Amino acid sequence: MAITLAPLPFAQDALAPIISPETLQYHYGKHHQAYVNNLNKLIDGTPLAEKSLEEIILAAEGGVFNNAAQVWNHTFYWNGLKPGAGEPQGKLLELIQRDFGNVAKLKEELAAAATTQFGSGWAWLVLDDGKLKVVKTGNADLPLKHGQTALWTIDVWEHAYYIDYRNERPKYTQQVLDNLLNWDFAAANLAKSA
Ligand code: MN3
Repeated sequence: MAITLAPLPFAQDALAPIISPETLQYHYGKHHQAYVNNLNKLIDGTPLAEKSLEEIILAAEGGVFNNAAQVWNHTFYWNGLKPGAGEPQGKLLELIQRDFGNVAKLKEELAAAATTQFGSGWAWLVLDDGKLKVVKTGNADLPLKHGQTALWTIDVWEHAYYIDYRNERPKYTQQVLDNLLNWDFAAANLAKSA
């Protein structure tokens, strides 16, 4: 049972000009695809080939973990992006107000995590022991490995923004937070965890 590359949940030009079709062509078409291909090569003929992606992530270390986690992280990242996603509502909004004060404060914490992650990695909104938190992880690391439920993420590897923003990670981060944050996806992940 090979791991497959999930289709993008939007057209390649849907996120422009925040994230260009060229970035998606490379980030999804080359980087994400390479993680899938590498993982399948590494697990082929081993007991892990029969496991789900989440089971592989929880069981593996080293190269298998890195590639499996990056497959999962990117699919999760794509699903968290949506043009014109509006504002959080309902239970998610309640928890944001309880744990951060307001939506602007949450975005400030996400921006700070994304811009201060040293080197490659990810910034996340997670549910940890019933509480919303912003965390950052290095390289392929992810909340699942730490007993946390991921609600949303932003990729801060250079390949995520270098074509469109060159070295300006803060600008990329702010544009994504202000224009592409898919609150419905975060709310759906919160509902699943209840
Ligand atoms: Mn990436």
